[in-house]
Amino acid sequence: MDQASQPTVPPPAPCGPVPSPRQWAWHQMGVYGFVHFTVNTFTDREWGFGDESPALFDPSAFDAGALVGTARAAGLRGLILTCKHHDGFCLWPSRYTEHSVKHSPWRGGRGDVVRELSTACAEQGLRFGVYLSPWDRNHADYGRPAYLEYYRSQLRELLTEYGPIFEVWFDGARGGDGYYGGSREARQIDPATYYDWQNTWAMVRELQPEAVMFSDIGPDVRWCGNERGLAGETNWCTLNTDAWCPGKAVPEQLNTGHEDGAHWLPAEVDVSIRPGWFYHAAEDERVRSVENLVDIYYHSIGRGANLLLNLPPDRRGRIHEIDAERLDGLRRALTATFSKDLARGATLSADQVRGNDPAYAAAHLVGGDDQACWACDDGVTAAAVTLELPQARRIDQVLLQEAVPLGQRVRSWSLEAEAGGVWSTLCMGTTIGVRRLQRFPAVTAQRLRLRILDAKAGPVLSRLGLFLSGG
Ligand code: FUL
Repeated sequence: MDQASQPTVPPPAPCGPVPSPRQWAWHQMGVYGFVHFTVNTFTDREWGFGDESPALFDPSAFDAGALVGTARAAGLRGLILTCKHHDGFCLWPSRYTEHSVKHSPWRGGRGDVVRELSTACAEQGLRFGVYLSPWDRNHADYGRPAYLEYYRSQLRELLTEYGPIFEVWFDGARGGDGYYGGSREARQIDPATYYDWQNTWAMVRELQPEAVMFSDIGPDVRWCGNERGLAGETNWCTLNTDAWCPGKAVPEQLNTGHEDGAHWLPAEVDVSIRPGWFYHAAEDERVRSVENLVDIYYHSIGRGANLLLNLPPDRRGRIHEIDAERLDGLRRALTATFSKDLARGATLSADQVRGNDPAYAAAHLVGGDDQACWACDDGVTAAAVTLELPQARRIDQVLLQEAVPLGQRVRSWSLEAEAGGVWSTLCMGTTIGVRRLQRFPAVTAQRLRLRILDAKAGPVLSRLGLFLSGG
């Protein structure tokens, strides 16, 4: 901060819940990948029954370095691996079961997918996360207290032997029929009591204090309520969870969050690049198009959520060429659009600046300093910023960011452009939060106005960007 921006007026007090440091670090991750890989890849199923032979797992050309390289080139910041899916087969040689890679022909029974992938991530600067399915259709004790001990022992292995973990992914699927050590029956559990999540969560905090934990309701990251790539058009990072537990929450409410939520619990959008979560050759023609992936980006990242994009390895253990090509197309499209912020160089003025202190001036919205903000006086719930671009520019989307370390505040906003003395609306939106990207029909404009129409407390924004699809 230069001299002029040292505040003389104190910054606003936080409004409602705010992100913890580990959540704030997670928000910076943006897009990362899901890797669904197990015996299902070889049986062509989505949910294994639990009686699959470990001999089935035999990728012909698994190369963790190549897989991570593809993800990295696409701009993904991390990978989360299904270390154990519902079928119970373990991709690492767990001490606590024989149902693992140690009885697979792959690498002569000495392979460890978790080791290879976590190492490749570390080498190439990606963060690594684990998915350990609570539902285990293989284990004889599933449904009984003894299974919890097994589950936690496995989690301990994953959290202590594979380096830093950025996210632990707790799935909400909960019981049903399965192999269960040979009894082949249906076992139901009560999701509110069986898993004793509080103690498992405490264990994760102790072993990997920087990791965030995902489940339908957190404790750090919530589900967005669907697997179609859609965060809520209105998306509050705050949520009330009192009546819920993992596996039992209302998807529509998870999608939008709760404006008056008592916890900071931002949404993660998990979606597959293919119809299924696992690789099926029959779906090679149904890999999402670049256009569809770009839409998903706007409907997840663009609505302030993080995007967890599933890239299932095929039977070689590779990301299929079609998937890799689509990923590359996504990266190109995003780079073309976002490499040039057309709001840079604009002159900004606001009808409201906190205490008239230049430390909170609207110019900070385009200044390139993440720490600096445009802030309003306490109690102000509507305000406007006018931008004068150095020359008329063609634009078709806006990026807005609230300074969420001070809480999420904005309820609604609009963007307008002036032509011949007349202001017209380009787009309107509800929440902003961590990030809002809104597309609109392309216009050429030099004077624009952002109006904050309603907010829970004085608006505090850190960024306003303008872009044109394709650059
Ligand atoms: C779901 C699971 O049942 C799917 O198989 C997949 O792993 C998805 C990410 O979560 O609940």
